[in-house]
Amino acid sequence: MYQKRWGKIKEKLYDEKFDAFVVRNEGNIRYLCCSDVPSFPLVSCVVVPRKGKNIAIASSLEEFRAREKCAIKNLKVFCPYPGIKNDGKNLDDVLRNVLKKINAKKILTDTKQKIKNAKAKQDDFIFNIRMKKDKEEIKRIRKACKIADYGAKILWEIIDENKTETRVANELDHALRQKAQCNSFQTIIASGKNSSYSHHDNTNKKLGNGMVICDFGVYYDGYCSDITRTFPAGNVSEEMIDVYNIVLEAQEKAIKNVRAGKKISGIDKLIRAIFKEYGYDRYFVHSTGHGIGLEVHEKPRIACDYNGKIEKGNVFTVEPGIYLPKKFGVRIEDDIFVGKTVEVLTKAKKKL
Ligand SMILES: [Mn+2]
Repeated sequence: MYQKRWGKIKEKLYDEKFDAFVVRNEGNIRYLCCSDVPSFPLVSCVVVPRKGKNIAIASSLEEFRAREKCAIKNLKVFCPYPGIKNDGKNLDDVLRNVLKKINAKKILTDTKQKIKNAKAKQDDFIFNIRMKKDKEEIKRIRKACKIADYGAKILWEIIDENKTETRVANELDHALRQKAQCNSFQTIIASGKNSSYSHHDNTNKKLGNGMVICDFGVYYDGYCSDITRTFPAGNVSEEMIDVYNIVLEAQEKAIKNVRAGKKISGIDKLIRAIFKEYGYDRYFVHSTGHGIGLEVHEKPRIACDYNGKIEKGNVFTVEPGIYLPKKFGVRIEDDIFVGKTVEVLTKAKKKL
């Protein structure tokens, strides 16, 4: 799995005559040597030279875990503490020595950074190749989505207007964590007026009557899911049901329109056009979605100002929402895989 990824990078270095790729972004590091560990990456930096073995640089904190689990076996360690064998006191020292040893002068980096005695150029190459998922990645994302579906099913059972947001979040997380490595982000349970915010920190307020936006996801073998369902609690108004059905209509029409080769921005534009018909376009205040994979937010961004086409191998969310200030909100989110056909990976029910 990793060999292929390293090969792509080395090929680019050859083609564009660079000496090495210095990788510092956590998602990119995991992509190259430790995809299955979501919480704490094993190493702080990876150096892929044009020729020769890759080098990983870890803190002494992770040394022995990295020696066991990192796919790159050539490991350098930094440590400021006395009595611990190291290759330098800090990451910058070790990186400088590594680059000197392989005589790297022209370097590509995934994050903007200055490197002493070398010319460094930022390049999104690794972020970009991560957009095209391979079979193993799809298998893991599929599993993460299945656990998210299980969470949505549990919510139908545990949502109760007399429970607090934090209690519902805890009950949901308890169920999810039996099956997953961890949450892919902090579970959002936004009830009553709180549902009119597109982001929310859970409170000790009871759900009461109205719509409850539940946004959550998990990591499974290092890969994410991200799902949102909006549930009715207690009594809900006709307006709430109307808005719910508009969001659902837009979301499903947008998903039906996803096809490899089409513009990504078209997905976002279609949803805005539908909301406009109903007079709600002012209240869709975020983009339509984002790629998922090793990280819960990665490329591509599903937005009207994004340049790029839908490609086979893409996995991203489609999550339109309508947020009526001081009243309520509705968001519905699914995870989509563009394979031979377009597949909705999250299958939890959406009909109220
Ligand atoms: Mn999302």
